[in-house]
Amino acid sequence: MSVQSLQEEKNRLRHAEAAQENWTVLEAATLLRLPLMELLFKAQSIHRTHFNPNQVQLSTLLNIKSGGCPEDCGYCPQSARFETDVQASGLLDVATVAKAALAAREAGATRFCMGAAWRAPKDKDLDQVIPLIQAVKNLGMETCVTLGMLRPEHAAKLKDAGLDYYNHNLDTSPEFYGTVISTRTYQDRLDTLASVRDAGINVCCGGIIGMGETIEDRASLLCTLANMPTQPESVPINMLVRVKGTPLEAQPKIDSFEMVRTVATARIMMPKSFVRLSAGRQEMTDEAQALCFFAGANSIFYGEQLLTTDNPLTLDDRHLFDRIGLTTATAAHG
Ligand code: SAM
Ligand code: DTB
Ligand code: SF4
Repeated sequence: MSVQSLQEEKNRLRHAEAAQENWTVLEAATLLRLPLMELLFKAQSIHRTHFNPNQVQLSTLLNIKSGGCPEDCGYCPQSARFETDVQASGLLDVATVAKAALAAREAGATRFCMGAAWRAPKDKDLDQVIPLIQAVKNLGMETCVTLGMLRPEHAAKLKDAGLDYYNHNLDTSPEFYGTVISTRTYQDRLDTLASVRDAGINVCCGGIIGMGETIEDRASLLCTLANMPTQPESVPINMLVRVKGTPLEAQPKIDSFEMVRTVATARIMMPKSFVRLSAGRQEMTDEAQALCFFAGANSIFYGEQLLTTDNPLTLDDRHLFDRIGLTTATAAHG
């Protein structure tokens, strides 16, 4: 490396370090506990410096490989370890996926997200997913997949296939994580996220609230996300869907204001990321969802099914957008 390029590299690293945020758990927890009006005002003020406050981006999910997963994520109906109503199935074919993506595009979604109940894809699995990504891309939609843990060479292959986003959630704080999942570590998740980032794929990473975690756990999750060298482009905030047969089925339902607060705090800590109001909308009133949009949520999962559970009807979502004057993004965004 020449002296000049060494200097350039040093400058780049210095710049990257300067750009990295250093949020503390105390700061994040303080935000989460603010009087709601204070928190909402802060979040909305930041939101409108980076985004159109009246616009929401729509992503549609499809479960391309259902159930039979060897992992033990305590929230998940697709784990083979729990007795739930989910049936294990093979990978969907290109025609089925393309048909679903076209329907999603016609309904107004700009991104199509495909999920597979795998611990990690095998080489053969990846080869079969690539034509699915290409079929969706050919429809002019943004593509996202969530396939479990990813090695750097798999991430590079997905990038070459034209993948726009990879979803891999941290789910909760490093401290609480072990009470929910035992078959993979927090570090495994961080390694996957690093592979995705290094491959040049946009990172979609967030978590779940309502699993019995404390406010400090939520704060710690948000700090882990916000303090990444580059913040995720997309941050899904899920409310636990309490599915019968999973270890977390009997968790008490959380107050919707908890979702509003978590979204607002994510917005403040990650001002340029798309914050997605994700699982759990089915259990929220229209008014609570509107508050989440005011708090800075600017993306949703849109379509009548999440992976295995129900999501609001598209007609109802459209009706809500009309009533509160939200427009939907038509171009490719975050
Ligand atoms: N198997 C892959 C993995 O775990 O990375 C991809 C699919 S997995 C179902 C994707 C994410 O969905 C999980 O990380 C979790 O955040 C979310 N999820 C799963 N079940 C959920 C539930 N019952 N409630 C809320 N979010 C859930
Ligand atoms: C994310 O954060 N939430 C989505 C998506 N990424 C893959 C999944 C929610 C799943 C909810 C339970 C189910 O439908 O199985
Ligand atoms: Fe498997 Fe993913 Fe469900 Fe965990 S969240 S059990 S890895 S499908």
